[in-house]
Amino acid sequence: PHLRYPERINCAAELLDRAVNEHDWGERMAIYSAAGNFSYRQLLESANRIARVLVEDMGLIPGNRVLLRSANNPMLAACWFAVIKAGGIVVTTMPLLRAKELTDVIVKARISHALCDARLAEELEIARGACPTLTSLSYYNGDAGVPGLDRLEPRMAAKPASFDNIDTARDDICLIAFTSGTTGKPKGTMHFHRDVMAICDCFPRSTLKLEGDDIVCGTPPLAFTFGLGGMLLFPLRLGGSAVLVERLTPDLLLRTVQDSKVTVLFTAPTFYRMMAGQVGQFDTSSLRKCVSAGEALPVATRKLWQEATGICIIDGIGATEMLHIFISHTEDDVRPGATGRPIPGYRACILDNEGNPLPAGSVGRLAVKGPTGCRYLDDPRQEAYVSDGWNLTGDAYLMDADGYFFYQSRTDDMIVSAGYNIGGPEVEDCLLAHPAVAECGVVGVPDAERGQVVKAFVALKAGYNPDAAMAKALQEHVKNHLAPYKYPRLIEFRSAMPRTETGKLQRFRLRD
Ligand code: 3UK
Repeated sequence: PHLRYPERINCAAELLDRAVNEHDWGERMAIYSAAGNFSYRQLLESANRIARVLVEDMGLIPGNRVLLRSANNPMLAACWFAVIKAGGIVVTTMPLLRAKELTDVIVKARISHALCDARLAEELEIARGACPTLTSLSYYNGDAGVPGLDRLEPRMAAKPASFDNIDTARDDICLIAFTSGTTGKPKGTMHFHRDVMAICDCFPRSTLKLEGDDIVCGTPPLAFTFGLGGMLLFPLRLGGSAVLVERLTPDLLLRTVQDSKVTVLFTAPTFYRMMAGQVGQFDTSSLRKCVSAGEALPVATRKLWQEATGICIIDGIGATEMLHIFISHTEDDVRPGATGRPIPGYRACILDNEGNPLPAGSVGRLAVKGPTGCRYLDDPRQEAYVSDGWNLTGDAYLMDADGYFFYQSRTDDMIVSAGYNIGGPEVEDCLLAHPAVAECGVVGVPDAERGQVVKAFVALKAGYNPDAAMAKALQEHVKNHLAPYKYPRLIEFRSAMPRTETGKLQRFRLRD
């Protein structure tokens, strides 16, 4: 892919102004939502007005960090572009964060301004007291009955719809994305204007083959870079549209696909699994492509979805540190059990603990190199993540002789039992193929004799009994399909698995 960008570039202008002024997409629909539909021109003009409010009313100067707090809606999208047009740095946060977590982000990123959905005002107003750097806040989407909030819309209405974009360098930071913190404290990762352009010109073009008539929808929040790319930047780069829906359930996502004629879905493996059972009740004939990321896609889940819809899910591994997906399948190049191969623009290899390359067929640490990469905001873990331009994502992988990459586990989740290395996801994958299993999580628990033993937490589908006979049947099932030493010696039934807001299984909570 062509990833050389001019030295002076502003990614918001590149995506939005260019769409309207050079591609002539002004009258096309950029965003559909319950709060109204925005054409490309309307999105550009809203972003311009907000940029003026930031600069003229709120005193933003280039380099200031701006917190965004919202569920997925068009105003959040307009604010995202506005901050970057004004030369600011966007820090989008998950809607579910509470005051304490918001305070950590605001202090760590030295945030000075905030644009927040009024329905989420409460926790931010609590956090504000503990955040001396945060001096300027404005709220949109009503006032939610909270007295005294500064309101963004009246300010926008008083501004003209044009804005002179701030001239920025391709290597200026425009985005600080926080990791979800499934292990330890969330880390801020800094990304340049050119990084944003690079993700728009890699995966969606070469792998997904997204087009101008595509309508995308999905679950990831725009605060999660999987969602930011898939649900906003990628369609805008190519002239497509996004359907932004707050608080999606499997049922509502399927209904949205039907009603809005969605062609491309972005969500996590569990969501595909939950939707597979209901998909027959909806007309999903508009769907062309489905992308899964966030955690490994079980073979059983891909099969369920393919049987239900005829569509082969595109599985891709991405990371907040890398901004977006770097290894993925294409629809016509699926190797069962593998995540795929590096997408054009990226390279990947497998290293041992000392950092030496391992031959094909051995399990080791995944290292990736490409146009994007990890830059932690003030964090000593930078040295451990990046060495010589190679990013160590913390995943254990195996590469086969043909260059396909097979996910094993997070390196710190690898189960070592009686000398055997066992990846929990492989055992989970196997359990999910059993007809009684709705969800499961497999971890290692301490054992005097074996060091660790494999333990499975299992949520059963309705109509199945969580008893000793079922546990035995599940153990037999694993022994029949995998090397017997991988079978879960312990099984505990649960009604559901602990997950993050982005749909990731929290194995550390199962281990505790
Ligand atoms: C895991 C996967 C196996 C893996 C993300 C797409 O998930 C994203 O970013 P996070 O920072 O987490 C990164 C870690 O999640 N993972 C993600 N996808 C897969 N493991 N197969 C997959 N397909 O451990 C990785 O290191 O939350 C995903 C795009 C942008 C993202 N930020």
